[in-house]
Amino acid sequence: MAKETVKIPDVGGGDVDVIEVCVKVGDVVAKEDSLIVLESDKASMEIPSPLAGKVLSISVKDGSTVHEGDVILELEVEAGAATQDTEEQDTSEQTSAESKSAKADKNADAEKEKEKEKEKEREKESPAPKAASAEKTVSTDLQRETVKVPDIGGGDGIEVIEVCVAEGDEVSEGDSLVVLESDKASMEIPSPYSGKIISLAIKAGDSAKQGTAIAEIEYQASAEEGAVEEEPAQADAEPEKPASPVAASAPPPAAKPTAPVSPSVVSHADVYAGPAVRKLAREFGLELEQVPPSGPRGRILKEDLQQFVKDLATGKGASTGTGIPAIPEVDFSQFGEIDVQALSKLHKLTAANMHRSWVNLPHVTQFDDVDISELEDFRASVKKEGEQRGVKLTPLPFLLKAAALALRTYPKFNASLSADGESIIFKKYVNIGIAVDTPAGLVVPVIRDVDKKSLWELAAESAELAQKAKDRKLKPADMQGGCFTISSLGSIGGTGFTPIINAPEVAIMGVSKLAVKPQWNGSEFVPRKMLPVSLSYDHRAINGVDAGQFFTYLGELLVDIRRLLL
Ligand code: CAO
Repeated sequence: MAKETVKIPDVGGGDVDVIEVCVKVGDVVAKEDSLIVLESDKASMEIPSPLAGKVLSISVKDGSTVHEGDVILELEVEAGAATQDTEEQDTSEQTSAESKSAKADKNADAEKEKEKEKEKEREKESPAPKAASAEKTVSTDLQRETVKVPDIGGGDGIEVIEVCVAEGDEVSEGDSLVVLESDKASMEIPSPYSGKIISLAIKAGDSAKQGTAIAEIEYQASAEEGAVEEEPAQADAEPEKPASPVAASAPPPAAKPTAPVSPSVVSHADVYAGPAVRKLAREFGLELEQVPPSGPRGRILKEDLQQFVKDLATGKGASTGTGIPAIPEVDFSQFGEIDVQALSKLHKLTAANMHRSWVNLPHVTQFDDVDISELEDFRASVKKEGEQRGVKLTPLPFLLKAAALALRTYPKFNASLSADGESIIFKKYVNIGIAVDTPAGLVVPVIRDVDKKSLWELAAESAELAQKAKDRKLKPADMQGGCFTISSLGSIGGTGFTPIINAPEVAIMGVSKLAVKPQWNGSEFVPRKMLPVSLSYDHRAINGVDAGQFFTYLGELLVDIRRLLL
């Protein structure tokens, strides 16, 4: 066993704050596990462990201010691993470790000194505020520059994971142009100027290195800038020494860029997360903006991501993606006897679908009482015929038929919003789902081409599908392709409810129990059979007036079913 002292690597000069210590004494860390997170005014960066080992002592704490060379912690490592990995470090200079030979330390220090000298030289030579890693073309007072990948710590093959701008975009100085990712860090390359993107020279998936052209930017030159004609020769030069792949040097605050364009490890503008967390989020296909942070200064920790994924998988917590705090877990057994039963797969799936729809769609529900006395008289009059046909004509086929005609008349209801919210998709077919309660849970088989089918056909088909659902014989295709849903609790009871839209459909009708109620006919109150109906609609796709017209029309069709023939 050997001891290794891990120090702050080159983090771009100056003091930086420790905003998170990711380990504690006694922890066993793997090589490249994050040890601490540093933050300057422009960048946050994780410092990974150079070696696998056990944390013996920690010399920094949250809030400490540190700079290059300060001790982070001491690791107990395998003797062999120390030598081997230290050799690797000599080329990567990922961190400073005391076990490096004195010669290596001297060389490294000499290299740093040289680099500082050069930096001073460059500043003297280029007093004008411009990106060093850019080639400039002067044209009157508008200038064009090819912005290039700056020194991002050496190495080829750094992947372009995101291009944040398009040709023609107006950008402000500091706006991100691209996001690059090495195996240790993700970094944004900010624009050195406010101006217009003339052309892009890079795309997502490309492999980049220092000097790779990113984009040509046209910007308004200041008088001082116009006077400068030569670029520092350093732009295309290969880095003389490979810098730390983690340490992302931040540009001086609020200053025009006098140094190479500096990468910032913070990826999306308002999201604080380290490269490891960002990488994990990408692997899961998650947007970090959705993950509630729990780290200092709103930083998203690995644990936050893990909890978020867990919540997604279990469909748990209204907080998922909304920032609303999750419902706390309660030990109910402390209040009395309990019985815990596992939910069925179908129940869990339904719960996830309901939740997804409820949190994603702005629901509005409106209610009505429809006089279906005549419909009921007609239904009674054909009861015998139904028996002969072996079909029970409940109110449901009438509701299906009326809804189909209303969907045809008001196509906005027979539509879905595209997933990106950019368009609305009108459907030329009218398929309606019916919510069916089964012992295993709720399912929604779909009746196709409802507008083309007779009441008898609809009655037979809905009964058949409901039976199949109860026998668990529905195939996935039987539950797909719906445009609208009817959820009827009419045979059970209730005076009204707010059904949840079966997204990506945009509306659903709820039906409650028929009740005889007094209605004013102009001269007296008369008993009428009133059917309570409700309509929930997605207010992103449908506005209140549309819903009012659709629902009134649907009601008129049910009041006088002869209108279904018109
Ligand atoms: N008011 C009063 N009576 C009604 C009615 C209403 N709105 N709707 C139906 N009825 C009557 C029927 O006429 C029938 O009476 P008879 O037996 O005297 O003829 C009785 O209630 C039973 O009807 P049904 O349920 O067999 O047939 P249906 O066509 O109305 O419904 C189906 C079929 C599949 C919708 C139903 O079986 C079902 O599963 N309902 C539950 C739906 C559900 O779970 N919704 C909840 C969704 S949200 O959680």
